[in-house]
Amino acid sequence: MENKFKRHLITAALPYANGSVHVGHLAGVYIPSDIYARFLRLEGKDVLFVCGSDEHGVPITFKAKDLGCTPQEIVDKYHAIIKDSFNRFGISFDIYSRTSSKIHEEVASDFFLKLYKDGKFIEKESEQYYDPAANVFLADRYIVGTCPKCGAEGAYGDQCEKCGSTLSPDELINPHSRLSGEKPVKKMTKHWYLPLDQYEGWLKEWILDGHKEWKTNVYGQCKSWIDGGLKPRAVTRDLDWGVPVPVKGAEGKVLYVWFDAPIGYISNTKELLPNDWEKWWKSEDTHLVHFIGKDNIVFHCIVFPSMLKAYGDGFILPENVPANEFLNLEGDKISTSRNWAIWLEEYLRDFPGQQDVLRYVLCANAPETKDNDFTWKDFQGRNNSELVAIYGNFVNRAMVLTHKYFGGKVPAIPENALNDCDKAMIAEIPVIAKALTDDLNNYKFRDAVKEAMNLARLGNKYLTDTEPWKLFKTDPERVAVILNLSLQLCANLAIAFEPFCPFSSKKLQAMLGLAAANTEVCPTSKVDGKISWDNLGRTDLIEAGSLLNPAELLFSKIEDDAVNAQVQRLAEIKKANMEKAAAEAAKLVEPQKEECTIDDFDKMDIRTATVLEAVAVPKTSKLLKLTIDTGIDKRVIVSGIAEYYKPEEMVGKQICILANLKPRVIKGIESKGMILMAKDASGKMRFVTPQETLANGATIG
Ligand code: B3M
Ligand code: ZN
Repeated sequence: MENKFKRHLITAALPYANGSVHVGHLAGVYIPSDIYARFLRLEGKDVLFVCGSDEHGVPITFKAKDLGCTPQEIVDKYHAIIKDSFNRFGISFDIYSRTSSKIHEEVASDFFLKLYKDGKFIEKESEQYYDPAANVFLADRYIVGTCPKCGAEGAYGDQCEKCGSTLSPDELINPHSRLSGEKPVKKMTKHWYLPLDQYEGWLKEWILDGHKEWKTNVYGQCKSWIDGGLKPRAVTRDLDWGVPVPVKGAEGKVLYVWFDAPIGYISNTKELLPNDWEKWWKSEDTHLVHFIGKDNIVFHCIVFPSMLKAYGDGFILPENVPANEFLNLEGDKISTSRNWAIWLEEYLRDFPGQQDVLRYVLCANAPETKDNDFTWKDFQGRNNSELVAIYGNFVNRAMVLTHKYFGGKVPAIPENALNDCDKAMIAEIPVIAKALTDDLNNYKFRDAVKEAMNLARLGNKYLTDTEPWKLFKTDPERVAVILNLSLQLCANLAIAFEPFCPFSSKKLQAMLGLAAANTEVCPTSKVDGKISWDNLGRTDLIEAGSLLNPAELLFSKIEDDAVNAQVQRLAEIKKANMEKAAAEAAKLVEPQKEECTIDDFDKMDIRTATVLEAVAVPKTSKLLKLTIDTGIDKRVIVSGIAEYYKPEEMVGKQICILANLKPRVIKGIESKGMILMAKDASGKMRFVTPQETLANGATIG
């Protein structure tokens, strides 16, 4: 790490306060950021680790509406749950505050006002969707309808959760308001836009030229956003929940949540250090790093830096934004709405005192460069075969044997008693320590935790090679050397694992007499003298003659039943989700019509046909005029499928028609026949076609 920086400001993405924190959030953002903060503190650096609840935004207002309470009640509840669970999990923020605080409202509105007064915004009137019944403008999320791409119901105005397509409300089929169910209408409204296009050149220089060292996924996303051409982005919304827009004529408008939330990093810093916050945010010798998930890259690399650039006044920019990819759970995407998640407070309930196990597993499996998967089997496997069998086992043997042979007193090493095996082991410690340090400095936490575990492997190998339990009777001095060095290695492990597994590191420090046992691991692991990073690699950390505290196991085996209970819980959730989906689908099935006879059916002449031409019928939104080849003749059919198919999509398709339907004149066009369409009760429609192409005119019976 370049030492031009005098202090380190670390931010972690502000979790939305409309739900708890799950393993995806932990693996993506909070464990890596905590590892990094702890590591820098151990290095004796001046660190500020900032986070808080993101309490605005449309999803929170929905949750409040669904639960019949206010948004403030929602965020109060979840802010407390999130803050408590982070603390119990050892995420060592220096402040965990929130964006519904008074100080945040002041900081965010002052920020907006300065950009407004400096003329950095574009003011624009535009048509927005409005709910005539609820009398409110509708954010895209407030509009739902049928997805035009996959036909799924409940697609939002900005995205279809089923197929992932990005949508606009104009594309939705049968759009309606989530508030009143009414069809939204367009209405003029004024908003303020940050002209990101004006910062394109500067962003190119700052990121694409200046930060080629950023992670590939981050750099690549920035490059595609910038190369794709940036557009002005609205920074205000017609909503009643958020930071009010502090200018005349903006009644009923609030700051867009992604404008206000990143300012939360600044307001939280100011809340913690009212007289001192500016040196963290406005000095070139502050090293700023944002920890986020990949869906937040554009806001932390493009939007927020442009806001800071526009504001000026010496605001610094991030040196790095090491965004992680996503974590899946048992092969499926984590989903809050489907409860397909492992919630932090539930983990803390089901695995009391085992925070480090989850921290370790989520770090070892972190989705650092690609999406990754969490399985309970792997969780059990890594605990039992790595934490227990390697790290815990080595420490336990060193401790128990010292108690057994030397009454718990650290034995001295006699003069010139080291042999080649001892020297080789000693020489390896700084090598591993360097690899570990480099990985941490480069945000490679998966590789880093492997190096920490390699230190424990080194210890196990040393004991296995030297077998002190066979020597004590004949050569106690040799055993003294082996156990003294093993205890020095334990002290190194207490340092090396502190960022990853702070709870067991604290326990180990206490066993070795390196630090008081009862000091809190959180909120901020202030570094005891002995446990500082520059001591890593040394083999004189434990004085000969000092007394060890009693040996305790650092980790315990996780049995099958504990894991099977979790797997069972997920199986029940999956079953409930499938039943819910089936029930929703079942709700939509039309009841069967009254019975008919085979004679009734025989009157219908149903044939295959191919569409030769297709055009929209002028002045209608639902009709297509199709020219088809029925194998009997070429004819025209007018069909109400324009909402489901574009004309060009129909040309060349083989369809099924009721050929002998009495001709009708529709919008002045004679229509001879009817296309057979499958339509479910949700309104989704698809034409019927044979499983493979047949000759036109084939009879269907
Ligand atoms: N509240 C979290 C998310 O998008 C979002 C982060 C804000 S950081 C300023 O999941
Ligand atoms: Zn879709």
